[in-house]
Amino acid sequence: MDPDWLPFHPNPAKPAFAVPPGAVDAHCHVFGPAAQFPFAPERKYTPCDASKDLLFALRDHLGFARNVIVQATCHGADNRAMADACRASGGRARGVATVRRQVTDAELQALHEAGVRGVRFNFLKRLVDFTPKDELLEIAGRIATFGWHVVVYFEAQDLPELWDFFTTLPTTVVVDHMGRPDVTKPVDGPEFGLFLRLMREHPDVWSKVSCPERLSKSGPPSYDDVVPFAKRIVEDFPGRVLWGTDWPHPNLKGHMPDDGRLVDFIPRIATTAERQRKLLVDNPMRLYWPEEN
Ligand code: 0GY
Repeated sequence: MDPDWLPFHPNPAKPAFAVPPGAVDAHCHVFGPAAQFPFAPERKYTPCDASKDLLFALRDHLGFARNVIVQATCHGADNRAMADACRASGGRARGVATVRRQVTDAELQALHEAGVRGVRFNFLKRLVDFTPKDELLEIAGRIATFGWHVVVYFEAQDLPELWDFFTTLPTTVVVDHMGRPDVTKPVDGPEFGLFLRLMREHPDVWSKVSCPERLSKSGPPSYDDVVPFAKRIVEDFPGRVLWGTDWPHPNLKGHMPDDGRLVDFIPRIATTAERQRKLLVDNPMRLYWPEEN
């Protein structure tokens, strides 16, 4: 086996938790197949193939209605696999792309027509090479005219340095995986407090309460140490949270989660039917399918 990747779970459980009708898995990926959509030469890891057909089968198995497919770094700024999946979904998938400064308006328009509604800026040094902030701001200004938003991925210790950049962006800003808190630190401590302050003071900032399997130190199957962090965000900002499986869990070391059990994490962090409906249906629909609202 290629030592670079763990394969995704071959037969995830049927979740005990029934997601509400119309639920959106708002953070997942497609990879390749590499023979059709090669991985980017500048990638920092090589995943396994994870096709759109398998993603759509998982969507149905878990009870979701729609997907938001996020461009991952292993495909660089070549959005073909993601856009192909969006186009093939019959309107049931939207996309988040990665673009460079050189992207043309015609290319942005084609991505929009495929279903793209956002771009992702990734600040994890282990995943990407550095891009100057003026280039990112220029991209943000251009995609804002399409009505898109910016998805950001960073680690908690980098938030102080990134704060001014995030709060300058002219769009809604969606934070991946709660800004990757160190869950061994207190939920009421200064580090997570800074992230809560970002959301409190900036109503355009949203958060995905996803990826307990990446953040947990206590580990599977229950990821108990992540619950207080995600639950706090859902309770404080019920109208600005999203949830996703992160299938096929790229670049994950150690263990591969059972996606059915990940769905069972949801009622532990969104503890009422109303919070669950906002998290899984109302919020993602407002951001990705506003024309249906
Ligand atoms: C995720 C998490 C990771 C990878 C990527 O774009 C990516 O390659 O996002 C990670 O390694 O933490 O959201 O899929």
